[in-house]
Formats: sequence, structure tokens, C-alpha cells
Amino acid sequence: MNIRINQEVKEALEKGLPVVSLESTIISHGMPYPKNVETALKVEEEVRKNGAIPATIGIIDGVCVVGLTKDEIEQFATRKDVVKVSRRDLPVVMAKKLWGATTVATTMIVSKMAGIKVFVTGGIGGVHRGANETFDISADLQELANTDVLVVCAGAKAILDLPLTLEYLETFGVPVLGYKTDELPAFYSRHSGLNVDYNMDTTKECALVMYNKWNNGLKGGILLTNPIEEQYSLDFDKMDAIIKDACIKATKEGIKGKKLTPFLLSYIKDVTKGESLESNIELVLNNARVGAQIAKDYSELIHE
Ligand code: PSU
Ligand code: MN
Repeated sequence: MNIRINQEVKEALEKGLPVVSLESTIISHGMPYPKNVETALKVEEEVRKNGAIPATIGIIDGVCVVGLTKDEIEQFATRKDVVKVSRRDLPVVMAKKLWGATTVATTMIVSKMAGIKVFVTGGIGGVHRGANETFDISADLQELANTDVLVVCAGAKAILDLPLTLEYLETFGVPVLGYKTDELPAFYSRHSGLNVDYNMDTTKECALVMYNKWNNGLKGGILLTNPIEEQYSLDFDKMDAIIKDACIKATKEGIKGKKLTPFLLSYIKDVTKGESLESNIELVLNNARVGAQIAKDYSELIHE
């Protein structure tokens, strides 16, 4: 298989210790340098502090690497030739031996190959606003439908059509859980006005959902949405207005396909003068704490 698992991660997996995977698109295409590398390293540290082993995933010269080194993370943060790799891109990037940053979809695929059950990120892709015309629905959603990994995120940005994203996930049988909340968080804000399917009171309960899903042959992912902490959250209406402007600008400039999400993220960051970036960093750290705890609970549960 076209995969290389670093020694520490390999040993942890063999011993059944908790491991949390992390994506690289957020590094190469989601945040500017040097915040991207600083954040990636801080998130790994946060996973460790909370008792799990971090495994940042990326593709180097066509090989899926599970557990990037500091130096490799730095390269993902600075190189200009890193392809954004979703499911359809994966075999081509392997064949051509390119560098590739893994999206939520591909990080799930590689996590599954490696045997990692918990993956922490910021926001997932979903059904874009205007998808009834553009058909722009992220491959992340099909991956959640099919691949057995729990994904911890802070909900989805309002660059997406949140109600349609929830409908899609329901159709494909993906449980949408809220960590200590009934409401779907909207990335920068704790509130969206929409409900999650179930409120999870504890990380142990999340581990039990994983166990009961996969042990009963119910294939596919689980989405755990964890609201940003109050002190870092931004006003929903203010962000919504900025995002609407971003979408209009993207349409005007003819930005679509895989370029759309990075374009919107960068526009929002510029308009908020980096305020959104600080929130983004804090919410990923918050997800790392919860994800590490779930990985611990799950590994205890299956080794009882
Ligand atoms: N949403 C964010 N930040 C991100 C992404 C999404 O708030 O960095 C990235 C993730 O890697 C996600 C990808 O999997 O964008 C989705 O891209 P697309 O919409 O092209 O499928
Ligand atoms: Mn898309």
C-alpha cells in the first residue's frame, strides 16, 4: 500500500493506544504562513497534552504519510506545489508522485487505511450555497457516508448551506452529534438556529456511539460538532454578511470547484483583519482536546 506510518504512530496503533489524525489542507490551503505551521504544531501539542498521539496526514512524493515530522509540516505550510487532494485526486497524485494536502475526505480515507478512528479538524466541506444551480457539494459528505471515522469539527462555516448540508447527512445515514449542545454550531459562532440529531453529554458517550455503530456493521462516519468557546466566538450575523459578500465576489470572479473554499476562507480572513483566523485557531485547539479524550475513551472501551 502507498502509505508510510511513522514509528511512534505505528507503535501506538499496535498497542491500541489512542491516536488522533489531523488534516493538511488546513495547513496548505486553509491558513496563511506562518500561522498555519504554528497552529498545526500547537494542535499536535494539544492532542498530546490530552493523552493521545497526534498523526498529521499528508502526501509526500505520492506516498500517504501518517504522522508528519515538524520539518514536513513546515514544508506543507510553505511549498507552493502542494495539490489539494480530495478522493478523486488521490490516485493521480500517487501516480505522479506529487505532494498533496489531504482534505477531510482524504484524511478520513488514509485514517481508515492506518486504523485511526478519530480525526480532528476545524470545519468540514458541505453543500454550498447555490448548490441547486452549481451542484457544488463537497466530497467530504460522501466520505462521511462511507468511511468509518469519527470527525470532530466546530460545525460548518456559513459559506455552506447549513440546512441542506444537514439534509444530505441525514439521507446518507451520518449521525450529526453536538458536544454538550442541542444546536449545530456554525464554526465562528456557537449558534446556527439549527438542531443537531443528538446532544452528547460526555466523550465516553461519543465513544459508545462509535462502538455501537461499527460493531453492528453500520458502515460510515460520525460527525461530532463541538462549539467554539464563548470568548473566541464571533457574531453570527456579522460573519454571515461578510460571507455573503465573499460568495458574491467569488461568483463575479468565476471562482469555482476546488478553488472556491480556499478563496472564501482567505477573503473572510482579510475582511476581518485576521480576527476570524484567531477564532479558527482556537476552535481547532478546542476540538483537539475533545478528540483526544474520545480517542482515549474509545481505546479503553474496546480493550476492556
Ligand atoms: N472548511 C474550513 N476550513 C478548511 C476547509 C473547510 O472551514 O480548511 C477545507 C477542509 O480540508 C475541507 C475542504 O475538507 O476545505 C473542503 O473543500 P471542498 O469544499 O472543495 O470539498
Ligand atoms: Mn466543491
